[in-house]
Amino acid sequence: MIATHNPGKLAEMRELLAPHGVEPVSAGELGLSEPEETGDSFRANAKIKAVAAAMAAQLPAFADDSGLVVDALDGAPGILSARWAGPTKDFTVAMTRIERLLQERGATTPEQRKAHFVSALCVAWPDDHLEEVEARADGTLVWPPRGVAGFGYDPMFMPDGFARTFGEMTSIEKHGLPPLGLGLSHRARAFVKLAEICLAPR
Ligand code: ITT
Repeated sequence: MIATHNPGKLAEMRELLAPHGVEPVSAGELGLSEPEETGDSFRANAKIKAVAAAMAAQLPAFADDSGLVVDALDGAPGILSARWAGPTKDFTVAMTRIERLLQERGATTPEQRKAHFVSALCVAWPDDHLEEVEARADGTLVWPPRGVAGFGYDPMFMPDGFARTFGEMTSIEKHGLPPLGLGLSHRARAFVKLAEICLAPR
């Protein structure tokens, strides 16, 4: 099962699993509640979500904890990336807040606007077995946001080596997996590592 309540992530995680012949159910479909994310790292929070779901559903559970780490903001919003969008999960609010802080710090050149996404993935089995991997995608923050694809901070994030934001890419391009590449997004890169450990080849 996929232990996320974020529809954008759920769609990506389903797409990543599909070539491996895995047809998961989601936490939402099983009516599972969201555990409190009390960890102090992406890895710790991914584990909290995966273990809670595996125990509740008695199924192998796949969780992602991720976020945007902005150099000029000393790593914020980081593990608080979802919370910066507030209770209504409005990422226009969160992106505007980042841009305001960047402007306050005089971060106007691409060099001063470096950021990276992190994805920590965890698969927990009901017998306590765990697999944990992590990866990042480096890029630059643009303003105004561009594109309506993806979710969260995608319209503001331009990955290194590309002239388009994640918000301007199809999910297939954002994954950047073979034959297009060896993994572009943080989540796809982490997934490649996970697949090597515990999934049948595509
Ligand atoms: P779950 O815990 O239910 O999985 P969540 O949205 O609360 O959902 P996180 O705590 O991991 O998940 O928050 C990470 C936030 O970082 C997420 O809400 C996104 O807005 C943002 N984020 C993560 N990956 C992203 C991506 O690929 N593109 C854009 N934004 C992303």
